[in-house]
Amino acid sequence: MDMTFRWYGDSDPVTLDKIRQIPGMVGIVSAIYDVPVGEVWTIEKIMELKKKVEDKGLALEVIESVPVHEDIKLGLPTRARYIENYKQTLRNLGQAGIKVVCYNFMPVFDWTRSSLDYELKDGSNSLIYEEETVQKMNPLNGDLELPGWDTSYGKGGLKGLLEQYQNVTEENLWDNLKYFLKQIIPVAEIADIKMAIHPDDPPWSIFGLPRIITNKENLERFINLVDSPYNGITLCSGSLGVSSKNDIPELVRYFGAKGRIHFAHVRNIKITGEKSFEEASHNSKDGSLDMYEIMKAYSDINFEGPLRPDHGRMIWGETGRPGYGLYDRALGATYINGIWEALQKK
Ligand code: DNO
Ligand code: MN
Repeated sequence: MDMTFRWYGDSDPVTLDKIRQIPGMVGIVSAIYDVPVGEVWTIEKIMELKKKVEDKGLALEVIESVPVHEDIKLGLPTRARYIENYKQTLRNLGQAGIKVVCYNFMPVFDWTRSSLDYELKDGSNSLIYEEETVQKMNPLNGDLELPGWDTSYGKGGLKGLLEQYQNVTEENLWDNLKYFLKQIIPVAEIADIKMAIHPDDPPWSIFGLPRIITNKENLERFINLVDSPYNGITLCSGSLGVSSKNDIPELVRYFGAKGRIHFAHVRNIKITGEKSFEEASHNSKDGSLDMYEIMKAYSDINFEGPLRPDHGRMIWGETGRPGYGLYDRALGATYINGIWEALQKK
């Protein structure tokens, strides 16, 4: 396992200088943020990012994410150009030596929460999701925008975009995903890049939009859309784990045995009701997931890929990008490293 950390580039207050001081940190997960969605990432830009990371003694291990343009998810004729661009971006990333690319196939909205700064009992602030509140939210009001999103559409046009999805069923989304994979996986194979889809977060439909990467059955269907070792998943414990039907250690073992877990997101959540949850510290006792059992499963499958702590709470007065501060994620990394060391010595 390679411990990695997400970095949002030069504008991120959590700098590479800070990240490199986290014990056991070896890799960076990042992306290029100043290229419009759907356009090609040039080799120059990729090499520039890689150099910045390597100059600090870290490795650029994962690209998270190369966003998938909405026209691809919608299956519009204009997808052809965006798919060609995606392929070229993959070729360029491969040339730069990148081995893993994370992406998601969630229509319009990336991970979604009802509050970004809910105060937990210990005075820390966390991201929470309450189904009732989300149902009352109007996405068109602009009260739905998370600073940690991998946005897949340009500015404006949200209303039109939501309208375009009105007749898109789950089956349509499956078809559009299959069409996309059939084109990009052969390119990923040649470029030697493992593609790792991030599950939908939360793993159920929101605002009437279809969501399909939600459970074991659908993950199984996903990996069989194109049966290649390059067509794999980012196993995110916090995204899948908010549904008590998803047994995370079991998923790790099952998809790990098939060699399809290319990237691991490890974080804890506390289920607070039917379709409601709080993001907890990584510590097992603070949430609903057993971190020891999750890490044991990774150890048992001899997981050698990149892994990162996922979201953290805001603690010790830190402000900034909700979910992506320094302190709580660094504590998460250290905690996971501790469990891992103990497991390796057994
Ligand atoms: C959610 C997080 C997200 C994730 C994107 C991937 O669990 O890991 O920020 O990075 O949804 O596209
Ligand atoms: Mn995640």
